[in-house]
Amino acid sequence: MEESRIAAPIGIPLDRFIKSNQDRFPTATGEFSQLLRDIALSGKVVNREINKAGLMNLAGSIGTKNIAGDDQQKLDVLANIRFSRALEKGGEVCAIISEEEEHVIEVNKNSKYVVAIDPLDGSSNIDVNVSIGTIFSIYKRRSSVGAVITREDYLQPGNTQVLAGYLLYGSSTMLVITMGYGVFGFTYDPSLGEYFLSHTRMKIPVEGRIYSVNEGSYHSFPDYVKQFIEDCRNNNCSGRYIGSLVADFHRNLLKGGIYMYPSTAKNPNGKLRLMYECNALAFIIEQAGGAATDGEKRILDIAPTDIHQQVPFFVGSTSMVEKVADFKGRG
Ligand code: AHM
Ligand code: MG
Repeated sequence: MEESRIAAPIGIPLDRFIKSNQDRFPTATGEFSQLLRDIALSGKVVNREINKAGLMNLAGSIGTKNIAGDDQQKLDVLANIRFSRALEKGGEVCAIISEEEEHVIEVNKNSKYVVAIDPLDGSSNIDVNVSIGTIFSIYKRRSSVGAVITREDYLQPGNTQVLAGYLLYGSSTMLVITMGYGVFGFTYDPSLGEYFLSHTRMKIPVEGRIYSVNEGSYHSFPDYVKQFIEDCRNNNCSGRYIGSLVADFHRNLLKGGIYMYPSTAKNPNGKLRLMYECNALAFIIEQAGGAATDGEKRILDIAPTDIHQQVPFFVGSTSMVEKVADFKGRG
């Protein structure tokens, strides 16, 4: 279906957007719409908790680590509970995979959707009042409804996503989604408790002037990444790195630029997770006219082998992502 056939006037509430477009999506059903509503509602709850974190003793670590070895923050755990509970109770999901859970959560075998989620990304920024986010992907299961959940259901490549999105808890809270027909951004109005369409058919500039990378690890980057960074410096690009993927990604989406998390000595496969972070953002960026690779291969075509798999990640303006691959090819 054509992107232009989506009804998306600025100011329309999320619920109305979902309702008025439900019949236009070949994949959309009442269940699918309800699933998106459940995620949006959990986002409101998490948003409220983030805003109160400093007052309610919700900041800080709880002293445990997730499967990747990251310290779990109180809000990481809380956000994981909020989203998984809503998805479990909602009944539209047969399985959930979460960055904060070691194993697949099997939910309702009579449902047809699988959700992959990073409930709170950039959580090391919670205590310092810097923007953080939630990233999610929705897939259709491959096995029949009612059957036992299989690896093929939750280990799908990103190119089979039916919806991807993120919530950005920033100076305002936003929900940005794609269903494969363009990218739409909704801003949350806390006084009305509703998301309104504020950014319609979002497009990233093809030529970007911002590069976002943790330059503290420069010495352990592969040569092609160092060469690309040199090139950015020589061309007077701006270096901008918040250390919250969603926030860095969102800024670059609006302004044009590239976010990079290459392999490093500490993280030979990069740090970011294919299933919870990279696939969703890759789907969104491609829909916005940009690109996402692991340095050469398209992220969306990578066949996952493990739910917690990590991958080097280069995402943003097409010209910049292609230049990275070009330097790699020369190497
Ligand atoms: P998280 O999911 O545990 O929060 O880790 C992902 C975060 C990204 O938001 C951010 O871009 C990156 O880790 C920052 O890592 P580093 O501190 O190594 O630059
Ligand atoms: Mg994360």
